[in-house]
Amino acid sequence: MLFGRHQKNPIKIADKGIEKWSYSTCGYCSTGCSIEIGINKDGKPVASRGVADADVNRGKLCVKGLFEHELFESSGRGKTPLLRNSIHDDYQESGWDGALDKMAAEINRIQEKYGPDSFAIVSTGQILTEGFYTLGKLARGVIGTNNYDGNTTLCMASAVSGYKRSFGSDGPPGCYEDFEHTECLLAWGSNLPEQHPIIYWRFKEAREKRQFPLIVIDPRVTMLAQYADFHLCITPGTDVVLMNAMMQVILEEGLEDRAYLEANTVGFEALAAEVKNYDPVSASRICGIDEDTIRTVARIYAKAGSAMSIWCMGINQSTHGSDGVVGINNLSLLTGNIGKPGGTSLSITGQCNAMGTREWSSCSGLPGYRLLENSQDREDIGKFWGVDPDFFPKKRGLTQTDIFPAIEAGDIKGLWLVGTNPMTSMPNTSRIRKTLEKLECCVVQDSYVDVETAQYAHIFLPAAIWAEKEGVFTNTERRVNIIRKIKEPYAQSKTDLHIFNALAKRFKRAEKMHFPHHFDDVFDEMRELSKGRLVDISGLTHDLIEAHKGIQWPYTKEQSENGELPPKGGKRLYVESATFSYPDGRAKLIPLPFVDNNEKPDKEYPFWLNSGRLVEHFHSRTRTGKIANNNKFSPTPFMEMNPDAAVALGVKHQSYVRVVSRRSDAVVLVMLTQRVSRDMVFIPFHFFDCVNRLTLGLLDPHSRQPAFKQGAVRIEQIDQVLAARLNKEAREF
Ligand SMILES: Nc1nc2c(c(=O)[nH]1)N[C@H]1C(S)=C(S)[C@@H](COP(=O)(O)OP(=O)(O)OC[C@H]3O[C@@H](n4cnc5c(=O)[nH]c(N)nc54)[C@H](O)[C@@H]3O)O[C@H]1N2
Ligand SMILES: Nc1nc2c(c(=O)[nH]1)N[C@H]1C(S)=C(S)[C@@H](COP(=O)(O)OP(=O)(O)OC[C@H]3O[C@@H](n4cnc5c(=O)[nH]c(N)nc54)[C@H](O)[C@@H]3O)O[C@H]1N2
Ligand code: SF4
Ligand SMILES: [Mo]
Repeated sequence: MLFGRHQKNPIKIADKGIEKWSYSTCGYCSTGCSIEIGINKDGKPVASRGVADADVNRGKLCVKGLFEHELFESSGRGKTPLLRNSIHDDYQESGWDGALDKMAAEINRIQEKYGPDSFAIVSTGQILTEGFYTLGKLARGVIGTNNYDGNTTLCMASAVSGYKRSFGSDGPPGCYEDFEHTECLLAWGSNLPEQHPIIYWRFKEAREKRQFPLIVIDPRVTMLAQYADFHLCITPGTDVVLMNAMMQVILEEGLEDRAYLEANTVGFEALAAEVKNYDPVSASRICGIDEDTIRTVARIYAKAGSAMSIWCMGINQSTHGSDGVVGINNLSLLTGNIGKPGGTSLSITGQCNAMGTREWSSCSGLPGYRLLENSQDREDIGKFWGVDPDFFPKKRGLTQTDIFPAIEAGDIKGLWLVGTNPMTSMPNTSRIRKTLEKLECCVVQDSYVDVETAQYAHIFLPAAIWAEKEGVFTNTERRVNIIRKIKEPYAQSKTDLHIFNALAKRFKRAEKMHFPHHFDDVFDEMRELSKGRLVDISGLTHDLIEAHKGIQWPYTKEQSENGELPPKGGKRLYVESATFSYPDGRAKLIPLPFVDNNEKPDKEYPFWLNSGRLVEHFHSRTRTGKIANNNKFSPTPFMEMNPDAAVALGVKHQSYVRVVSRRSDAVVLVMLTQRVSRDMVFIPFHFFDCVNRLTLGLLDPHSRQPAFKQGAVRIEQIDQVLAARLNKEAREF
């Protein structure tokens, strides 16, 4: 038999007849790559490429960005608004006026009957910032529900909470350029090569030019772990113990930066007293990392001239998520690694505009990192919007993870979901299904009508997707970049901004308020409100952002008037001494006693259940599941399992098994691999009715983020013929 290329036709690259390339920013992950879409003579988007002189990606894109032009016409797009009285009826097509009239009437009816907070709104990290800002104005200033939150509670809440506790405000202080300066990188629960491929590439290029140690803390052998000098295969949910033990070593050996601590922090004594309880030997019994490794890693980290930590969902999605973030910040502060090149504590964000919602959506407060709890902030925004400040609640309402139980309890009767798919993404699917079934009115505003949650809605609003509209995203390193319109919205779909404005018009309270229709005018309001804040964007304009292919905040009006180049705007936060966001300018060192409270494997459920992502798919696959060059790499739900564990159970590679937790069960295909240890299985969360049927989602007490990464399951053998048939039928259904 012959193998090799000579049997095949040579690869021919078809001429796509591109007439122009249009600028935009990728709409998947938070890396924030600048992208150009090739348009042919018929005005059709036919190709995507990275923008060569964009600082973030320098010409590169990953497998998702490369096929993003196929999104616009991908299957399942919502064409027209849909209505029905009961979720057991079929949907009827509707015009926009009819759908929005109905929605406004339902909001009024529910709020009059059950009170203003009985209608909840859950939004996303994936629409444009101008849309977020407008939704915030509508939710806080017009509809007036305090139960308004975003899917960022599943994602970034622990990072936000940890930054606020340590530094007095949200806002990641570092940037990608820090890889070019650092002498040591700690990566906590982040699978950078798959989830942020271009940030990974920036890191890798820096490390190829100048070797520095990489220490990866992850219970799974990710591609990043394979590349590390030290891979710390930690017991799930115990990172805080490792951090405390590292701090003990640092203090014991006098490796802390005394001068930095004295000038910039409070709370040293209490922290030093707490970490005394975590000697590396006792800690090793909890976190599974041996004493020598703890000591060595602590020394390498603390002795480096500059050292940085990055982290992602392995830290945030835990019952110790917020504490984990504070622990990382404690380590950075102890060693003087904040605000200097290569020394930082950088939360890797998730969705393309997770930062935009944190800054401007008013989900957890008011725009520009303002707080509902602060009377001056309520006063200022009330005046600016033309809303009586007393109309604002004086305290933040429920988070997404508390909104669902409140529906279950009957306190919330109406729900508006904007750009999020909780049927697939929330823990404990069957409980979510029952919860959604209780709603008197559920509105789903999504670009895809085949999104699972639409099966439980009364009103479906088709949203224009990504570059069918214009506005900005903010990426992981606080860089604001612009999405330019590549084509008109699909079928009858409308931009999110248009939908918010059109709904506002239907409420009396909005009559005296201003809801600008043009995204430039919305941005002007944000610029004005940002003056003098940490998130100062008063020097930015949409055109300036495009000219520089993304600009980091802060970038003030004074800087732009002085002709200062945008890169000088805001590479890093907290560069000057004692400029943290607490009133005294000092960061807080916070002691972190460890409370062991996760669901853990036992006799009945002997495996840790870990879940996460794959490079080719994005979340619930409404997008990547439709694009052949993404979907083909993993079209079926599967589970990584260790070969030794499989032998013990008699489970075969590529056979189907039933995975059972205390909640429910799921059928998956087994992939045997050493990526996971004997007592762990890993299932990607991209598939509906799969891993989230099993997850428990205990909540972090500070951030209310679910512990998606820790749970316990058992594996059962099943009839292979039946399983294959069910799986095939399920996919064809
Ligand atoms: N291709 C692709 N890219 C994406 C996304 C996507 O869906 N697809 N989603 C985007 C979004 S919204 C997000 S939030 C990010 C997520 O990006 P990541 O957080 O990097 O991805 P995950 O796979 O969810 O989890 C990361 C790692 O956490 C580890 N982990 C589990 N438990 C623990 C623990 O107790 N301690 C530690 N230290 N680690 C643990 C897991 O083994 C896993 O390797 O990716 C973004 N980028
Ligand atoms: N087991 C487990 N579960 C997890 C996680 C995990 O690691 N493990 N990770 C969690 C994390 S970090 C996250 S971020 C969540 C994500 O969870 P979701 O937010 O539910 O996931 P998506 O599939 O991204 O949903 C976004 C929706 O917005 C739609 N959309 C896209 N663009 C637009 C637009 O421009 N306008 C509108 N209106 N809609 C649009 C998409 O079609 C899609 O239906 O999942 C969480 N769930
Ligand atoms: S790394 Fe993220 S932003 Fe860049 S092309 Fe890939 S998905 Fe898009
Ligand atoms: Mo996320």
